[in-house]
Amino acid sequence: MAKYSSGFFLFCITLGLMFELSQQASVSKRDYYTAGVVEFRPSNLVSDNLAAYLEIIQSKNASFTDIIVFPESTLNDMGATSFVPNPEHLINPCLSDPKATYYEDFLVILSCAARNASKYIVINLTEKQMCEDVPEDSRPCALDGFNVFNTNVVFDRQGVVVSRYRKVHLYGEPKNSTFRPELSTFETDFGVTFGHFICFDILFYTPAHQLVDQGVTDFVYPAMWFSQLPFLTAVQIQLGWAYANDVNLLASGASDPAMGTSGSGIYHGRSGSLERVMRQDAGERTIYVAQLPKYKGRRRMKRDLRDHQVATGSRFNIKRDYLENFSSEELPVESGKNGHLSKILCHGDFCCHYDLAWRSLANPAENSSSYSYRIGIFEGWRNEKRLDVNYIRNCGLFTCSGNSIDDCGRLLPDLEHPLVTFTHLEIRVTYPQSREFLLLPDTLLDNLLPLEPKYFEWSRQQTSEEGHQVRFGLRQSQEVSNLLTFAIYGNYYYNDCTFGVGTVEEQLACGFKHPKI
Ligand SMILES: *[C@@H]1O[C@H](CO)[C@@H](O)[C@H](O)[C@H]1NC(C)=O
Ligand SMILES: *[C@H]1O[C@H](CO)[C@@H](O)[C@H](O)[C@H]1NC(C)=O
Repeated sequence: MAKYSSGFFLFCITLGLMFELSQQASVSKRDYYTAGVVEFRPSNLVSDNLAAYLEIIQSKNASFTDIIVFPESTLNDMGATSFVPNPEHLINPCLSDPKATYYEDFLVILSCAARNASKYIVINLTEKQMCEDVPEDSRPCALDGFNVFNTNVVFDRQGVVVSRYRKVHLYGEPKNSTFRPELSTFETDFGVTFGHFICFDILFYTPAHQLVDQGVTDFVYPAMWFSQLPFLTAVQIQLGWAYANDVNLLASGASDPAMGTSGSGIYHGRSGSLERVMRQDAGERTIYVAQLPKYKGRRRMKRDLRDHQVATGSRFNIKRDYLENFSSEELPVESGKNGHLSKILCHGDFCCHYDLAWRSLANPAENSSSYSYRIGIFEGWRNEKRLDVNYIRNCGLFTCSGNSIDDCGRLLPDLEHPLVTFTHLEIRVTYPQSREFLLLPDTLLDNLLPLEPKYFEWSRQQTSEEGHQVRFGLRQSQEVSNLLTFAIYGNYYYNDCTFGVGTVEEQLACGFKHPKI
């Protein structure tokens, strides 16, 4: 404060306060808010990342945003962990610690940046906390006496830390988990309450889906997502999650395709994306901005969708989901011939009905390779090593670069000439009832972006106490070529409360009426 005369300081605050009050009144009445998500290529230098963050916050494109979300893991590293204030204490690092003696520099600077720009800002950082601050946690503490967390921090328009969320489902990162999962939400002056979660959390019930069940309709989601074919690339899963839950999702992704990560978007539930980007080049540092309708009246909005991608040869270092345990069958696609297939495939007791038709496209040039297709089905645990896993019931169509299942879920090196266009795609499944599960439409085109909802039809009906009928199809008179995936992703989280699993007693404990009693 020594920098300014006290008179000058008072003047700024008073003027600032009047401006804030009038702004608050107007934004909370609007039926939309303006959000920015940042697709961000990180460097190893905190100072470089921080300078780029500030440039984005002050940029013209950001000027109308109420809230900006930065991605996971793109600011500091293990060397620059910071304390983070407890949101209950409403601490403003910009005002309370201007010399950054307690909080790290970058936390103070970003608090001031939020204040100067008068925006909500969400960042992800590596947080440290003294183990002794959580006396009830009896797990062994690291030798230096600290826990480190992967944490989202939210600054309000004044720079106050109003929310903090510590990632629950770590993705093999050398971080700690909290003693108990901490669910976290924050209210804004524009009348929207946000929940947050991070990256891998999207595949689990706590906290992401649990917050939906508690009525939260808007989410901030910083990520450094490592995409996997055919079901789990970044924008594909973001759109599917926002659609299935019918919520607003602000997803901000780290941008380093050669490392296997990219993918940001702004999604409005059943309307699909308002903005989405999946880089396949060297990555970028760009803010994407959209106006989101508030969920109060559950209005739908007309969309003007822009795609941001680079369509010449992919530099994406994409991972592959295991597919070997799927039951599958190759589509009988013959060059120059139209075809169709109606088929029921089962894996154990779990069955899916496929109805497909395709039209042959002009013969590709010689030497050019093309994808073949398989339909497949799987029920069981995902087998990611040393990670939290979930139970899935998936069925769908996906691409292969050869005749064996081992060839599926891989990107061909260059954009390929498609052999066929699909004129009919339909999957019908009866899914078992469960206490906690999510069924989502899961699609991908060869530009690594999903089909938007205007191209598909999705219906889900509970047909009995034990079952849900799902029908997922291409909309009438739509055709799609360049398709990589068309599937239903059935995420049963922990599966122990799924109908038909476990003993009668366990079923009753899960709240199911058992038909045999
Ligand atoms: C936190 O992580 C460190 C390093 O992996 C570990 O030694 C320590 O036991 C963890 N602390 C808790 C409370 O789990
Ligand atoms: C955010 O999360 C990642 C994920 O572990 C972590 O490594 C990173 O250091 C965190 N913070 C920042 C600012 O990058």
